[in-house]
Amino acid sequence: MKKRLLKSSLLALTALGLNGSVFAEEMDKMWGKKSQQLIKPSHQSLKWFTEDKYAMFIHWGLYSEMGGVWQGKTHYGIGEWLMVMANIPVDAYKASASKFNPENFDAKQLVRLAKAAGMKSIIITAKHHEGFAMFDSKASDFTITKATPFKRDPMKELADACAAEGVRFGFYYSQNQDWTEPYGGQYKGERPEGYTPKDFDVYFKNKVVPQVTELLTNYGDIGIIWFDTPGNMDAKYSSQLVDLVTKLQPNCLINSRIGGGYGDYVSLGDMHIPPVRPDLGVWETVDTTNDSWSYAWYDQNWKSPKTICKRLVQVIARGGSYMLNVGPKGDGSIPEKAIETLTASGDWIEAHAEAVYGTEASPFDQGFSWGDLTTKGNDVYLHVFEWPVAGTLRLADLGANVTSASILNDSSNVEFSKDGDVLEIHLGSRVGRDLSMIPVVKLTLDGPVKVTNQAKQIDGLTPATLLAGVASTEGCEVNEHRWMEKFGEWKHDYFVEKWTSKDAKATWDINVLEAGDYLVSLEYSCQNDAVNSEWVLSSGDESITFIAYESGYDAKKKVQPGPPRQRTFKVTLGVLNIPKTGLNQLQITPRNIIGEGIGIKGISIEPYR
Ligand code: H79
Repeated sequence: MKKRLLKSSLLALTALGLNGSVFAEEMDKMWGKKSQQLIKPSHQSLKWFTEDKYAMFIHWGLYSEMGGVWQGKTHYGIGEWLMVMANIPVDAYKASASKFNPENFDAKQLVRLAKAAGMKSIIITAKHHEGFAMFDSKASDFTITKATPFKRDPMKELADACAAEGVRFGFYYSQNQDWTEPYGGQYKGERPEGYTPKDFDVYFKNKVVPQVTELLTNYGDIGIIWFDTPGNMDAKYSSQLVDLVTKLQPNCLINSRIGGGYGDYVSLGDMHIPPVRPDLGVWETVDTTNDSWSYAWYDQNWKSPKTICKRLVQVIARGGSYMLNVGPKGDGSIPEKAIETLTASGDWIEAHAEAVYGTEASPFDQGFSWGDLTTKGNDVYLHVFEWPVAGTLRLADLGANVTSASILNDSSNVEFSKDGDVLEIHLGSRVGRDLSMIPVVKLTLDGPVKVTNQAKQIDGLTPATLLAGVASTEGCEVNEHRWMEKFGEWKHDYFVEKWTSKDAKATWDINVLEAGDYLVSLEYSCQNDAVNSEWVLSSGDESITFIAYESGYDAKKKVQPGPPRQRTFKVTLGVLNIPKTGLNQLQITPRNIIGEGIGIKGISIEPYR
């Protein structure tokens, strides 16, 4: 199947603190997404980066002490954006440093937690958009050593603890936005008289260059310097930073959010786990243990240990690396739930290390409803998130023969059989008992795995979802939508939308392992103006006709914060008979054109019994 390039839509987004409206395109610029195509992975340190897979991200700064509250009022959002969300004056924000005294900060404990979690490196905010240096900097007075009663340099303590424990260490550094620096990007005070945008140069020379120099000189070996939100920063600054980093620490990696098309690897949009393997060379997903990056008192949406492991596997199965964030509190301690979930997920990783570290991506561009794959040499690891109730797992077209199958870290063999190209793995009565939260089946093949058929497998046992992102389209488009669900946490989905004529169609290739009846459901968004539009879903000679109802999504309605939430509606359409096994197609076409039609997120096909 021809893989589609996933492009961004021009969804309007209302940006708090960004003076009115910016667009999703602006978000791309902010996160440096437009630069991704230019990256050629050649840096020698990408070897460890691609083998390690898993890193700890830490957001910690003055905002951690505030925890989402300013002057008694809670402002819901990503905590490190409190200054913007609560509209805190620069002087008041700077003065808050006198209350920052993180006496419970324990670098060793943090490093041990990262290790227990199975993370191989730590990347911490040395300076976030607030402009406050969490390290001893001579280039500014707004630092943890000069402006707080704490006086210690926690970055030094962490660097030393990492070195002692064999954990790689790196810094997050906000190179463009600096809300408290008069010539910095997005300064929140009144610019000095005579200011012109060119004065960014002053900020860059007097703060960014000296501070990045300090970070890459005084803290030992730095594995990664992680830049963020290049926005409209001139590419010449990105280029200068590359030269500086290369000169000071040639082994240090730089992420793509340095801007200007530079960087050694790609950071996807915040919290984005791509459903389809992206064609971006070396890349990572950054994510967080709850919803906010920095500590916020109200944020209790902790990912469970299983969810953490599942997200890690979904990222590495698509060929990426995963960096998961924790937000320590203002007193330096780590929220109890983060410790619990990271430790429990770390136990799973330790027990399944062979299927995680140093693995290759799944040979399939997408995951399966039951789980996902990683590989190493002639071994294939099936990470089973949900074991099929029937006790049997079906998988086709691995391109080589299975010589043995076992449960990883349990050393018990698993029965398997083969019917043509279809492999069946039988777990029988052990399903749901005696097994780890994500059992991993290790298959050893008689040769390297080689998947040539990327069509979605319809296995007759488990539901399969046909995603918008892999549809072939004519007269309609596949677009990415991004929005924030509650506060701060970005959601990403792809939709087939903007239908232009009755001849338009979206087509999915399916590989049917068992012929028969399937129950088809559709998940879609439908604005008011497309209500009652008529549609046909078909495969071969069989078809189902349906009409669309509104899904509650209204793109014209502004919501705060961020772009409009993309509401969807899931409906069961009916029973579709698929009479022959092997390669088939499934298609959706409009019967009439009302508005721009519906936005199709996915089609679910499950065995009908
Ligand atoms: O460091 C974390 C975020 O603070 C940073 N990137 C991750 C790793 C980041 N910078 N900018 N953004 C993320 C996107 C900003 C989104 C915003 Fe909003 C939407 C800013 C204004 C509207 C959310 C809502 C934050 C403030 C209001």
